Amino acid sequence: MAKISIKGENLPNIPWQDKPKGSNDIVWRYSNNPVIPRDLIPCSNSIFNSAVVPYKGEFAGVFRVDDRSRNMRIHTGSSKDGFNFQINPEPIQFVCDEPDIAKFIESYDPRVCWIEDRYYVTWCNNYHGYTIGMAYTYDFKKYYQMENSFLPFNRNGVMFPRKVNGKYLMFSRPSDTGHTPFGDIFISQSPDLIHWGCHRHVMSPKRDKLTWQCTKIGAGPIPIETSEGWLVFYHGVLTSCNGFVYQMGAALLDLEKPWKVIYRSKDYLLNPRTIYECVGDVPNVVFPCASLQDPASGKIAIYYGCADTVTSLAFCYADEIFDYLKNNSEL
Ligand code: BMA
Repeated sequence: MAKISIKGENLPNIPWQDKPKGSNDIVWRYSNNPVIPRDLIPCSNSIFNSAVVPYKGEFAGVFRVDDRSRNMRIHTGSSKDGFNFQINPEPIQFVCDEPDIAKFIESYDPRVCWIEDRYYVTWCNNYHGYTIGMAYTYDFKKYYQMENSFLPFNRNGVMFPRKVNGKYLMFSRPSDTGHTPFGDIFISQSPDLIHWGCHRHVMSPKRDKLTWQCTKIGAGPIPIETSEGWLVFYHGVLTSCNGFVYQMGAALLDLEKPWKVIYRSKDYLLNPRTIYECVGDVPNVVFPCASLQDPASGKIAIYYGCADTVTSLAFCYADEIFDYLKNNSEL
């Protein structure tokens, strides 16, 4: 098997369950999914599309909670083991000295990225239309809101965990006012995390035939730096006669110019097939927003939203993903 090494700090307490005996799956589910039920806090209708990171030997994160009025909000939360979570019953109240951007009406699909000395949060922010909101926190208690990264309409803003060639990088997916029947992944660059430009196209959906990623694609967890390139998990959408179906695939991107795609999975790696992925407020959705990885063992744990209702865990090995990508790539 081809070897790939993950950069970064080891995570010996990564939440983990071995691959079931006899399984050929590259990505397999935690047997006690979902890890976050829809009604974990009193106000919640659903808790999904959420981001978890290592924090002080345990775990912390930002969680999408749709409340019982169906407002979309992001909440802070924590976990000792990555399986059992406490989520603050109140949405995050941002500290913001710019009153013009402090007023936004919805927040959803957060990602969290450690860069240099703090955790940055990006989310889909309804500021006169959906765009990418940004904030940072040191402690998952106080969150400082920054300028929105882009103009509406944009979604799926995902930071890279370090500067590349002196610039911060962010994926995004320009979109429209509604449920967007199109969508390519782009990378934008910034010297200061406020001004974004030098936009580069990364990947388009495969529009030429009906595949799992023919309608739109969007970035998922924070890219994982490896010896062979940036390993990214992303969602791909198919339009069926009953609406959108969301799957997960993976790609490997060039380390220095991550808009250059080295490998891209021909088939999906995870798709809606369990009851909690197929049945919920929006059926047939798996939507990855975060991963944890342990360089020493090559283990990767992926948090993903299921049917816009609950949050689950899936597992894989970096080597197996790399091997799979190498042998099943279609650019
Ligand atoms: C996307 C986003 C996600 C959601 C998905 C499926 O456009 O709104 O939050 O999980 O649709 O409904």
